[in-house]
Amino acid sequence: MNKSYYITTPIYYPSGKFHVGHCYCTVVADTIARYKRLRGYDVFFMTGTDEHGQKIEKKAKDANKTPREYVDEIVSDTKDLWKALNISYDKYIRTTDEEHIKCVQKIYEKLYNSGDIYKANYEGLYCTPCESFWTETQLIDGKCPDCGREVELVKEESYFFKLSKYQDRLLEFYNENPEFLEPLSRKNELINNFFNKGLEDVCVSRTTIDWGIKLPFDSKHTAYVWIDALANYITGLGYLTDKDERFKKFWPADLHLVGKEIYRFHAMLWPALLMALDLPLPKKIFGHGWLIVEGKKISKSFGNYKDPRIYINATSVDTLRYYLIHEVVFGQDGNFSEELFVEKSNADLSNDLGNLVSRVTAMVEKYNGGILENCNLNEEIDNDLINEVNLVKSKVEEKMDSLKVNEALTEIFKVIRKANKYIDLSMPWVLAKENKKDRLNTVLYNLVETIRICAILLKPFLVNTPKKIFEYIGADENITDWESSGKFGLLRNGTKVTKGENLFPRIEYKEGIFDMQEENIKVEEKQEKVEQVNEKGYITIDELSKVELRVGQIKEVSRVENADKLYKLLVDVGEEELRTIVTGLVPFYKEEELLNKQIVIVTNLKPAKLRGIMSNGMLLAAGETDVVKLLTLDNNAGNIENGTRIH
Ligand code: ME8
Repeated sequence: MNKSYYITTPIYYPSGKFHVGHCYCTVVADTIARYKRLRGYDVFFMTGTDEHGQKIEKKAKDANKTPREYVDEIVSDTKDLWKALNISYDKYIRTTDEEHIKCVQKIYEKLYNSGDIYKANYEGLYCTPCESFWTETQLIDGKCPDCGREVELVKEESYFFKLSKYQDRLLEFYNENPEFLEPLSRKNELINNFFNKGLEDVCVSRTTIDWGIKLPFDSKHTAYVWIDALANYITGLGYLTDKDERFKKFWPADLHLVGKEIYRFHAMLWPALLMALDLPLPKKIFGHGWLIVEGKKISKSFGNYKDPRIYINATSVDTLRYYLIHEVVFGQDGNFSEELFVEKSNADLSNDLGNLVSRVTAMVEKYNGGILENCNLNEEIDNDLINEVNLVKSKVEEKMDSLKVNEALTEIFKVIRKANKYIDLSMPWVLAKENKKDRLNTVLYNLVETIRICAILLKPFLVNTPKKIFEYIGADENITDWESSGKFGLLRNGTKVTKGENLFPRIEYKEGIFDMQEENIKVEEKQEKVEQVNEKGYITIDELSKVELRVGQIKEVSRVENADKLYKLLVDVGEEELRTIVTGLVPFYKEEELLNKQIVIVTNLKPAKLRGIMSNGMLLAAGETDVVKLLTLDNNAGNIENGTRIH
């Protein structure tokens, strides 16, 4: 049986449009998930949205919407953004999901019954944007130590979780499991800032906030958003339900990936809650850094960002993924600048990778009619390249296994650069001129093999590029799986190579190059379908609304010549002219049975020619072979006009 691997991103607040900072964590998690799948793990990758609490309640009110309406819109847009980035999540959890709500209530009940939650009066300070409680001494200059904004005094009856009770057990766990908290610097900071002063119990309910999960033992109270949110990691697996196969299979999580400002919730509160629930702790919590623009964290509240789809549409999904993974040292802060984004795209993707692929495929086409032919006339420079290519798989694995995600990508690009250098040293154009055909073919073979291996290793990072490369170099799936990247020489003699388009056209940087309208920013048609998104095949309301369904009435029926099963119908869908629709209903309906029926028509389906007749629309029917029944309107409820839209 495959080993399992459970990885999560934080669940994001849908309190505004998402930015490249959110993309960063999600793309890195996606890269790790893809890598693990390629290594044969059975992966469960979960992301989602954290939809309750004061912040969302306020935002919705300001927007004159109900909280539900407000979050639904943002969630739909967020899913579109993840689609644009080809995020291969297995589940998208929303804390407003019924199953999540029920499970959080059960968790509270359990903690209350075991005495880990008790009632008291809370008087203290609260930062709404961070949804965090603070004590006077924790403030910096009287403001929230995390975001620097004003805090408010909160005085209310609350339930508390006995975090203090778990202080020693937590420290013991940290000591016994040195890999639990990473990077080490954040762990040390946490111990200094919180443990040395002694942990205090945490307020876990509010009475002044309506938009939240009601506590089962006291419905005046709603759950504190952080408990509600952290619980997603287990509620999303079916914990405490009778459908808990995933929980059994995937818990404890292998990796919770979180930003540095929410590290403490994950490193202290979450493990203490799990201890109180008597559950095993996750294997690793990794706190990554922030994306910074002009010295400031990119953030919804500063508004210092553009919609990430602007960058994708102007370049490609792989260009943005490359930048995010490569330019940020995993664990540290990294800069996001449009100029650097263009510079990296030109230098690394166009010049190094794109050029290598287009030069090599063009040379195979030009010098050997597009046919690969290894003549095994290797020299020292060839062995030098091949040795490095032979090592790159294990280097990438070592980096990925120790979560040095950016360094893994660097290893692949080192080989790409080496291959470019090898072209300069071996000078295929001189070999061609001197008619050294066998030596020339050997060089070209070595280059194409290097490209194949690099493209396999790029699969976790870049989502479209490897597939394109495999097409150009004629590498089929037998030699493009992960294991094949460890074997030089798998491409057969006689393989057809085709000169490919430049994978990453150069971009000219100018001020304002990405200042485009944010309307119509949704995923472009050209974007490939997200692979492996396995959310029971759900579609969004936006996707559904693309299908135009209308009431149509059949006005004329005739048989299509020389076609046993086809009728040609003329249907009134409320337009000036009747629509022609060709349909295979002959075995199921007589002509007179169809006449005048009001039925359901898909009116915006692209017209298609059937037996020479242009069919413009499709009617809806149930059944496929033995019995087929048309979807008709219930006329008992009164008449409805032809052309009426069906929702
Ligand atoms: O904290 N660079 O949600 P959130 C990198 N709902 N990462 C960034 C970033 C930036 N500029 N800005 C934000 C929450 N992030 C909670 C989480 S989990 C049980 C609940 C990251 O939308 C940030 O570090 O405010 C955090 O990890 C994530 O986005 C969600 O932030």
